[in-house]
Amino acid sequence: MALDLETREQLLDMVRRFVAERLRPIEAKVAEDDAVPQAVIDEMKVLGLFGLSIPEEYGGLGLDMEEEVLVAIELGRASPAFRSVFGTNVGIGSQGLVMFGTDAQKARWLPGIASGEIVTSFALTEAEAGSDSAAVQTRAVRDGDVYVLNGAKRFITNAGKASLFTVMARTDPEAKGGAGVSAFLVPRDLPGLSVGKPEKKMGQQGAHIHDVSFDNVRVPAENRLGGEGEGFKVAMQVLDRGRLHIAAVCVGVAERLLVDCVAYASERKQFGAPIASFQLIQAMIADSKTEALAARALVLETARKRDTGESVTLEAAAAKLFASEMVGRVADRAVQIFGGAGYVADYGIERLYRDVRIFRIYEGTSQIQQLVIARETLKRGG
Ligand code: COS
Repeated sequence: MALDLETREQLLDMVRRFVAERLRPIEAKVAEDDAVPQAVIDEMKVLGLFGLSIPEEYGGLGLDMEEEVLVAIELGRASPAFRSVFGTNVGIGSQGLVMFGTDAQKARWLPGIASGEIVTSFALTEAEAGSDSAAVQTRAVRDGDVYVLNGAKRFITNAGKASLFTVMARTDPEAKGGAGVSAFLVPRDLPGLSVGKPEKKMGQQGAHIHDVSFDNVRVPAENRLGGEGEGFKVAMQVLDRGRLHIAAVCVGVAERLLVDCVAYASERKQFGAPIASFQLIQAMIADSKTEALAARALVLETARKRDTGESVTLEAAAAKLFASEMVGRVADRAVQIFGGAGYVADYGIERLYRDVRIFRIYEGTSQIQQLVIARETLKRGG
């Protein structure tokens, strides 16, 4: 349900202040410690950030997609590791349940997800099922009123903190590709579920990914999300939405980098003048601004379309492709504008340059987005 304009502005203003006053000042420390302080996580809970997209009846803010992307853009102005703390609760970790859960499943888990008491994770990727996500080999075998899960997942965001996983597992080994895959809500504390140590990564320190393995994990059949064989479609629809959210974060990071670049270029003098007065610097700023504006427009237009109930598989893929590639170019130009200062750690620009690299990879690589866009365009006849 859409907020009235005044309430929306109040929410955005609150997020803006939280980003500026609480998150930005500790970015470098979070990266150094590879951890977001618990006090900040607690504040995120109080602000309702874990429940942005959870319906109001379950204790969330019930934002529509347009409102959610506006919030995501604001959050993009701080290190993306912060958003990752609650990003799975807002997106891929909860939306399967919101879209396909039974009333009983929703009543059981959504209030805790909205409050942040339950942290969620989305377990699709495996060592041999990355871009080819229909190739999951994790098995779920029915045994009376439980499914027995065996297998291993890879690169699972927030797995270390998660208390509830949405797991895609193969229920029918004979069925081809996605048709044999089902989705399950798997509580962390079930015996046989184990989480590996956090991976060392290129960027976004403070956000963590882990392997998750299942060794005869007995999941109650009532925890199946959707019908048998519907898990792949659940995952794809969750990702449609997730891709749009990521695109919005990319817009926020790009807008922040532009502000940083303008401030630096206005103050940094060479040849007796601020470098902002040089046309070759201005060209980089103009290109970054134009691309950030284009990405913002595409993200908002796609969000509004989704809010009408229309499918946005194509548009969300296009937004993710364009915005993630765009922020890569904007970050690259930012390093160039900052020069040597862009390459050393103190200014934080090299950190963002590393942070944004994953946007072109997770929730579907740029190449997968191209495939999705081409398929849908061919299907639609143009
Ligand atoms: N919404 C609803 N249904 C969808 C869908 C979507 N966005 N995308 C696919 N489906 C359905 C198809 O309609 C098809 O249904 P039918 O069998 O009834 O016709 C079924 O799912 C299989 O789809 P498709 O044939 O397109 O599957 P493919 O194996 O060819 O793969 C890609 C599709 C490559 C697009 C998919 O595997 C993908 O997105 N890969 C990237 C995964 C990813 O983002 N990983 C990141 C991990 S999560 S952080």
